[in-house]
Amino acid sequence: MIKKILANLEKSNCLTDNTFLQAVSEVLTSLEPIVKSDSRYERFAILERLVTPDRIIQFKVQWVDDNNQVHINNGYRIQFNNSLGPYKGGLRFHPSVTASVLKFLAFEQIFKNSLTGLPIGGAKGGSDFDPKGKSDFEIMRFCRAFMRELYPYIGARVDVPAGDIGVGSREIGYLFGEYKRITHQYDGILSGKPYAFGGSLMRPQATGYGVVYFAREMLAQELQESLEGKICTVSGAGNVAIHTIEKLQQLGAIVVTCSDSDGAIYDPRGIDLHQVRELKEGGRRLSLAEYARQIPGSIFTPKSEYLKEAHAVWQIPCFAAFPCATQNELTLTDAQKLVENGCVAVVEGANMPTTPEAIELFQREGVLFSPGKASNAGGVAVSEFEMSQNASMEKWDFDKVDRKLNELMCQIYKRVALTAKEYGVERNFVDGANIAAFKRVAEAMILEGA
Ligand code: NDP
Ligand code: 2IT
Repeated sequence: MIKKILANLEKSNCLTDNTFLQAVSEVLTSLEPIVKSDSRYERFAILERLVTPDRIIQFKVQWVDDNNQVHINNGYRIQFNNSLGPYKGGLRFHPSVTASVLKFLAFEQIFKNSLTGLPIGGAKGGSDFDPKGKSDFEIMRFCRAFMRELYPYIGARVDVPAGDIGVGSREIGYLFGEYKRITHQYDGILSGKPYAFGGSLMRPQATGYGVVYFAREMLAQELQESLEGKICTVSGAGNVAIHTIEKLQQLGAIVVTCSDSDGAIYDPRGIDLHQVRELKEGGRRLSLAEYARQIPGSIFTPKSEYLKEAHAVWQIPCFAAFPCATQNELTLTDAQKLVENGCVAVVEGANMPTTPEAIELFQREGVLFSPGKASNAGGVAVSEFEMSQNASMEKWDFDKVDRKLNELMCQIYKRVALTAKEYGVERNFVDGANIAAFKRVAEAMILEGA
């Protein structure tokens, strides 16, 4: 049955990249041992329904730059599955965005959101707009134009977008302002809002901190190890990477790398986070090449010098690795190097940053591997906390959100590890995550009828 579904998807897949098929194939492979365990899955066509989005919304975004030149971009929202709650998932603004990339991200989001145990369905959206080099006013005009097209399809109990690559609290603020102007509604229709108008404390930190809380729990339970004093490597230099580095440093780890779309930094004395923030935060997307000019002793390797399939960050020996940039950024060649260098754990902060062949190698070699849908779920979880606060007109303090985030990440680890054990694939956290997430969504789909 699984082979047939994959073949059908492949046949109908006229899209330009394979990330959606990659994500579906991984999930269905994990589900193989359980699809026959309950006859309702087949009768209710759960797998076929699960791989088909409820709705793909595509629209034209028309905006004007600072020189009064008109531009056109493609905008999308993929509402994949709302069996567990309102559609929920980020918006990505990056030139590589296509319907296929967003389909993979929305599909993954169903499972991630299910793992949180919170009432949220799966969605993703975005645009092929490139924020790099744009002025603040150009970003504002683009966001307003994007919301003019998106607003009929979202709502606090319908679909609640948030940030992702290229979309942070500045963009969410502009999107929210435009929604309010059009509809006259002050609703929690977006999460990741600035604190001034309904954002949750700790949402900016949530994904990265959550990644490290998950890693801490996994290392303690599986290896009786801590992160203190350990060399860690992180890729990316955006929201997730910065807050992963921050929490790792707070726990006493020594983070020696970060990267961006230009190349990678190796700083053997530990990354100077203040310098990374100066280059990257507040909508600035300056190159990390500047880091090496500012910080003596650090080395910048430009992307043009990477060897084929080998990314500079993963060549550095480490105790634990945290890919936090983008999909398929850690290849089999990288994985071989990490294993050779004695890395004991790979914890995904980005969505699907590790290729299937690399994951297989880690699992074969006994490297603890956590898929993003488990370890990066802290971002969407705090988004749901923001929805709760908006609905009840409350404001939670930082410590309360932080405590709830830590508890939730530990629960996700436990759910994933126990499920893996229960199904005879101990320490396979990919199968554990997919099976645990699937069971919750499938049950809801059956109970609501077809
Ligand atoms: P940001 O836009 O804040 O940062 C992205 C970082 O990755 C930047 O350093 C960027 O480089 C780099 N990058 C982006 N695309 C590429 C590419 N094609 N090749 C090389 N480098 C690239 O995004 P986030 O930190 O929010 O997102 C990072 C990852 O985490 C994504 O996979 C996202 O889906 C995932 N994620 C994000 C969550 C969130 O709450 N924000 C929640 C859960 C997962 P440059 O600086 O040069 O642009
Ligand atoms: O991939 C993700 O989980 C996100 N980009 C965050 C989604 C959200 O709704 O906070």
